[in-house]
Amino acid sequence: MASNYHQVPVALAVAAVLFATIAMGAEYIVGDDEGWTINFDYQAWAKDKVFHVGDKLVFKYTAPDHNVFKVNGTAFKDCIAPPSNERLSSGNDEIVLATPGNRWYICGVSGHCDAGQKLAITVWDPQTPPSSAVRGISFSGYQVFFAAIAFLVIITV
Ligand SMILES: [Cu+2]
Repeated sequence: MASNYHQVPVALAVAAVLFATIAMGAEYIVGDDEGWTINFDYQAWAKDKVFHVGDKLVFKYTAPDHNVFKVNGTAFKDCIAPPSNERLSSGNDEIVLATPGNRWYICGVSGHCDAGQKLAITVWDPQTPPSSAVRGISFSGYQVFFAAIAFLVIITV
């Protein structure tokens, strides 16, 4: 159908946007305007957010008043900081979420973790919202990407 050929650029544009969305990821300033500090509810901050592989966390604070340690679930619960050579301390620490799973971060300054300076999040596969994971249906970003292209090719030709 020659009359439908004009749809091809549209299909490619949609595919490009899909691909860019998958590849780029989102950036989250931990604590937003408050930044990384004590007496802030980071679980409430994270609650309405869905973190994906490729997204970036930015911990902003005045160094050396605070710092950032990536820890495991036990160290998170008990506020135990790892050895200081694992410390991030620039005051503008960027962490790219490279793999799916749970992540825990705390401040290692004495008393700060106990004062609420701790963040626990779950990182999902690209474009896999928790709702579909709960239902047991899981698509990778590339599966969605190629399915979208296949769909667009079908409706275009
Ligand atoms: Cu601190």
